[in-house]
Amino acid sequence: MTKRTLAIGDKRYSSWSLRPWLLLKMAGIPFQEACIKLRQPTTLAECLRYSPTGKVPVLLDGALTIWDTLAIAEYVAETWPEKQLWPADRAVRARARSVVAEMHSGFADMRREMAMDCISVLPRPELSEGATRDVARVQEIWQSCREAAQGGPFLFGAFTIADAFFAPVATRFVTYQIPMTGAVQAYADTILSLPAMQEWIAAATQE
Ligand SMILES: N[C@@H](CCC(=O)N[C@@H](CS)C(=O)NCC(=O)O)C(=O)O
Repeated sequence: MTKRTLAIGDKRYSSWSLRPWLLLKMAGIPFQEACIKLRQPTTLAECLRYSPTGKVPVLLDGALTIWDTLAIAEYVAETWPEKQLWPADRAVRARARSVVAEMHSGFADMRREMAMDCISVLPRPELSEGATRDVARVQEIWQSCREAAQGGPFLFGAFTIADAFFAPVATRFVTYQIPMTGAVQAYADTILSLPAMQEWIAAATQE
């Protein structure tokens, strides 16, 4: 069997690592983990053992090295098409890709001011205008996706790459006590109650 390893950072803090980890878990694709402690003098050297970028996550699948969350997600979707990790419908898939791309390249203010700390509940920070807009935009995405979704409790019905990409934001909203109502709250609850998310959070408490 092909040796498959996902190198990740601390489960408590590494939001980028959570995304492909959750995707592989939800798809039932077996892998080993290599955990690297971030923010240490040795972090860069450790990361460079796995990835040319010196960052995690990185997936080693046999002889292949795939780095950067979006590339890993696309590789997983392409390698296991039967897992249907993108929506089947072309128009819905285009929308899913749009929100994933938006998450991957955007929301910088929210990320900076609400860094992931998935085992803590902290006072709500005084958010900048940019971060406030980011939070509202995420909630708008969740609300509109859930209104249109069919056949399941996730953004596009069944679990897709889009849910893996927004999962760290669900933890951030809880950590920083961001008000949520209705479909937005229900969606965050759905993500956070997944056994795989519970496994991640439990492991984070042990680090
Ligand atoms: N665009 C990259 C971002 C990866 C990234 O920034 N990873 C952080 C951890 S969450 C990292 O490895 N930082 C290195 C460090 O903290 O030294 C991706 O999508 O994978």
